[in-house]
Amino acid sequence: MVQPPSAPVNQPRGLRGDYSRVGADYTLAQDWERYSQDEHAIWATLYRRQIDLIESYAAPEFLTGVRALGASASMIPRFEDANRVLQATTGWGIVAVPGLIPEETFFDHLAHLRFPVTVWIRRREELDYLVEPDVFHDFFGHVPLLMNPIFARFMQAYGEAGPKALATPGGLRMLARLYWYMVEFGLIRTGSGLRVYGAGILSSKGETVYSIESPEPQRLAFDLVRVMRTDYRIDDFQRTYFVLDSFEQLFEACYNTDFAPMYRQYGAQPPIAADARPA
Ligand code: HBI
Ligand code: FE
Repeated sequence: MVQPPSAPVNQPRGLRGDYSRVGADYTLAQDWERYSQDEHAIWATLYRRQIDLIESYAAPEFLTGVRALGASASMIPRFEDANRVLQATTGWGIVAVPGLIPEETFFDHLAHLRFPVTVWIRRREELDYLVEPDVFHDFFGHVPLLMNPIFARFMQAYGEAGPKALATPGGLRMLARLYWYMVEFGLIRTGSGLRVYGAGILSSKGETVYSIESPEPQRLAFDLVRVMRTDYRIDDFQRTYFVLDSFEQLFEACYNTDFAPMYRQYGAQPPIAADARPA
């Protein structure tokens, strides 16, 4: 990436999609000092809305991660603080990125235990709905489970599966569905009932309640092939959620699994519709 000759100084940290200062790996400095009071206040609003809600809805492993990370309720976290705790727990770290990054770079970061976290935060007008990841989604939603050794190991395996998916027709689409349903929108059965662990759900007030309480969506038992063949919606609550029995189940299904035969068998077929009922 070519750096522009004079990157403006003192631009608000909240400028989204500023790729002008990224390195070859699409990371940049978080520049925490640049967040404005208003940006911290938006974090505080989002955090306050979710923190009580997730006590009743999130998986225990997620809640454990939230507590151990000890992120601030009132300010956007400093990534270096989280990194000290993460590194000591699972060896993971987070790196700052300006937003979505190319798939191959994203996979490479995960394979090397680095989770890309977007630096900017949404505006007040967008508290409830955002199509792209921001720091609240990435940090609040994804980082707590990186404290869990099994889930963290699955995320590494996911990253390691990237190059083969990129090299196989239809492979990327199928691997992306695994991320969508099992990282962003996953549910898990626990001793205290159905719980949420997916980052896309837990960073959304509305979907946290909907995914557990609503009679509308179907909740199917995790099935790797079915997940990787099922289309998804990016503009509305999900029509289908997949439910794990445990994080071990997800890890076991994916670790040391060669997805190539699945890509060959299903990669060129049309996907199963997002709201299709199982046969
Ligand atoms: N980049 N920052 C960021 N975050 C993502 O979740 C992400 C990405 N690039 C690609 C990507 N996700 C997906 O296409 C893969 O999960 C398949
Ligand atoms: Fe995400």
